[in-house]
Amino acid sequence: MKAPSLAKIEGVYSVAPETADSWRDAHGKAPFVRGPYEKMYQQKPWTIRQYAGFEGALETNAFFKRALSQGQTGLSVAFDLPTHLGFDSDHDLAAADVGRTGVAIDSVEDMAVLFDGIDLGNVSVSMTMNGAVLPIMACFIVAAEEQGVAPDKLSGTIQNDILKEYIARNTYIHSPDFSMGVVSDVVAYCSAHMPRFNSMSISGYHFQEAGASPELELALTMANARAYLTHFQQQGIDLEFVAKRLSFFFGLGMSFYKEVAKLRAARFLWSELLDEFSIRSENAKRLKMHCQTSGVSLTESSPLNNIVRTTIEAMAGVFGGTQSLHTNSYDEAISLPSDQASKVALETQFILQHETGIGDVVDPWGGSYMMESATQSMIEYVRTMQKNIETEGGVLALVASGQLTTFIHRQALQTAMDEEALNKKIVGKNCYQSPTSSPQHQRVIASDKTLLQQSKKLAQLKLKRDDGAVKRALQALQAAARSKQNLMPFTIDAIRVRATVGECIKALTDEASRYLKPEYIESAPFCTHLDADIVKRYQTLSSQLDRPLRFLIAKVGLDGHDRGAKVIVSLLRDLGIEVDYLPIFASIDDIIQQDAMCPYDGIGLSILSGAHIHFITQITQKIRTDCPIFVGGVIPTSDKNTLEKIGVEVVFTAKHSLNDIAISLYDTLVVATKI
Ligand code: 2CP
Repeated sequence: MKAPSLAKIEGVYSVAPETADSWRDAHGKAPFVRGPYEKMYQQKPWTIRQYAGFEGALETNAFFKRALSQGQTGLSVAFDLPTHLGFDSDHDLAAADVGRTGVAIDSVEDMAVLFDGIDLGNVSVSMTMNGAVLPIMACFIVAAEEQGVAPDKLSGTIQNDILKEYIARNTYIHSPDFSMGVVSDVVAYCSAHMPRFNSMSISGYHFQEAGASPELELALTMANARAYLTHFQQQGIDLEFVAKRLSFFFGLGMSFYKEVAKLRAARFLWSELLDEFSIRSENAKRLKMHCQTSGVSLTESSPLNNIVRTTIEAMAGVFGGTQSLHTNSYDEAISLPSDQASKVALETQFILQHETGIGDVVDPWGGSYMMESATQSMIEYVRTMQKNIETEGGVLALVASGQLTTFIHRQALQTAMDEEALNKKIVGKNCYQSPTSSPQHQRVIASDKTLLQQSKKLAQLKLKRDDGAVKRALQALQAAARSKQNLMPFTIDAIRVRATVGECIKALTDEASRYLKPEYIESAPFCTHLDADIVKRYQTLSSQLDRPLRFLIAKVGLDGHDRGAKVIVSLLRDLGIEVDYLPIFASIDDIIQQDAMCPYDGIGLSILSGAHIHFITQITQKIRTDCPIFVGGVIPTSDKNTLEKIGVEVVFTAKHSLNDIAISLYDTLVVATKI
């Protein structure tokens, strides 16, 4: 399948703006290009909703309370990877990742601590949860109930967008088929019992982070939205009612005009889509969105420059009319946000809201020929992509075959090549470089301590609870899955009697097993962008060995961010190296076994979760001593030396160009192969 190109002549969008007059339309009226509300921020500023979570519920609760007292207006929970994948903290596969990239929630007891002292009837809570959405929603509902807040009083959003997990984010548990049933169970339950709660956040953010352009991000998001509506309709769900509580989530990258146009076009397309489904409610047609500034646009070098990037991206979100906004912290290319960087990110939004007057004008770009034309170009791109997707069998077929993932991967490869060839300039990364100045404070996650605490709490929970009641509730949940009933009430019953998140998911995976999606990695002509000399040296090394070089690339642990790993696979293949790529969620033992079958010339591990020391310690203890190990990912400078002492040959981070990587690998391989 081919992507259409966004019509553009010398930087000016060339599609005649059919909607050129749309700037005369009233704000807050269908098709909502100019904003979902008449007075927009004049009536209510956007919600400042910073995504956060780390270590245990107690630590995150303290962070939330601080943020609220500082003026943040909504909460957004980041869960750790074991919780996303439905493993309790004491599960073998969870050990490295507990509390690292989010808070560890094993049961309703943790959820109660997470919101202790926070009135759930008053503060709206967003939860980024997809794979383990059933037990996490159930924990939230039961914790609120025990706080005295009934479900109908709860406001907030559950992400509950599984399609983009298969396409880009990778925290899915079951097959797409089973998971679509879970999505609609949550949507149906929320619409019946939680009228103030947004039952989905249909997300494009992760597509852009994985490599998609803003227009591809929008096209895939709208294609998924259509697939969900079709699915709900087939399930007999009343679209007129549920569509009011389907919200959206977009990324904000550095293509300023395109980002503003994307958000305007999104509202038009949603309104048009609901017309197609004969939905009459104006409120449902009003697309409401959360936006987050881009993580991949942040550089490791000169990190304070990231404050500028984030501010510009946030402004695109505000000009585009977002309802809710997260601004990234300047140190996120290096580590999880420190307190200092989180504070700057939060205060960036305060400055925008209180000092600039940026929200005083509704849709300030409306009527600009360029912006109306760009908006129309986006709309046409999405319509053409939708036709192409349908011709190829529709979203569900393309998700199952992995083709949409490949589509994004191709754009990621092109971006990597453009940066290497300086067609795309990134200050401090491929031009205007200066010596890296690390941020002074980096957040250190006490993962081992959190693991111990969580394991202790789980043991105590299991001692206190009524095991018989838990067993019966889990059996009922499993039976409901077998008989295809709505699983939400059964999960709530199980969580109420203190079944754990992991136990609920285990009951379900016994019925609908864990799933691993197919992976395809495209080739790309990287060598044309590298120094000719280095390409030649690889060829010579291979001829001297009289065999191709062999490499293994793997992601270890539960981290599914695979954009970088896949770019490296394509790069090495283009250099003539035979590369095996292990499916995501590999364990160190999987890698050792793979190497034992036919030893590699080098092994590269990609780790973005912060668990690098844990995994590298394990692999260097178990692997043969003459195997060079390379690591890539989000690695704080202070950990680089530790990793090298443990035995890693080279640590690669976002600051390395592909040419740097090719040269460093070559130098190590020459020594390792004893040529
Ligand atoms: C708002 N309201 C207004 C106006 N503005 N009424 C009249 N005029 C206005 N100008 C009303 C709304 O209709 C609503 O009323 C209420 O005020 C709250 O406003 P809202 O716009 O709904 O704001 P919100 O409560 O903050 O909700 C925003 C979203 C919601 C976008 C609808 O879905 C949301 O907060 N999403 C956040 C998702 C998120 O945080 N995701 C985390 C991503 P009613 O209540 O009567 O309707 S991080 C993920 C990471 C990166 C990951 O995924 O890995």
